[in-house]
Amino acid sequence: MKIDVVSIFPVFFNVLELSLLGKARARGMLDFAVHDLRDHTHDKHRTVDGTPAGGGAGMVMKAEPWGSALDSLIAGGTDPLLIFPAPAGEVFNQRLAHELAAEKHLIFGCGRYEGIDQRVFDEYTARARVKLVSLGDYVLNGGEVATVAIIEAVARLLPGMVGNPESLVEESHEGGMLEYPNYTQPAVWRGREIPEVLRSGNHAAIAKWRAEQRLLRTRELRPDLLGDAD
Ligand code: JB8
Repeated sequence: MKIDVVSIFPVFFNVLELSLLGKARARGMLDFAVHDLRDHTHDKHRTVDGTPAGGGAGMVMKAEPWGSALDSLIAGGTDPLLIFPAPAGEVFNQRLAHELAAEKHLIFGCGRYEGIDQRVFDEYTARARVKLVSLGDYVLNGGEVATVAIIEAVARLLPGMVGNPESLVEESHEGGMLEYPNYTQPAVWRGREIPEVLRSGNHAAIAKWRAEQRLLRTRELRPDLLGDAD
């Protein structure tokens, strides 16, 4: 998979080297590049923002640098998916992470200030596939943190990224439920025991207990995932 990111703060993405993204790149499963939007300006001050048309607070990202950056990235004929983090976007979840993991080329456009000139969305919606994506119903200062989260969620789903693929099936939000509780040695910690069934060696009983725990925990903590009222 190829992932390109356009941002005025490229250093935000250094953190991805620490997580399993570094592993994905080393294994040749991911070709990741960050591009500084200011490299697509031509004035002395490398200006990326302007005052809002019609007036109002804050600044808006200018269309020209975005046009230059995105033109060069979509030119390769890779049928990329352009993703713009935005509070108005589709709320990100594990289903969407799997969808994105099946793409060949993702391009993330990270807005700042009050956002990007609307004509950029209009232009690239006409020329490519575009998705607005939101991490959740709260507001960040820009798209960078959301992009880091989305890339981490997607990269770990790429084939060969997780040693035991079963750990991907059993975790929270797979199969629309939360994970069962986990335990490890010692058998007793501060008087608290590991549930007896997990030490029974009865694999059928363990599987049954874990399935029950997933359902109980999901009902208790996230009834919305089961389609129940919360
Ligand atoms: C300016 O909360 B967010 C988000 C907030 C933003 C921009 C992009 C995304 C750009 N503020 O998802």
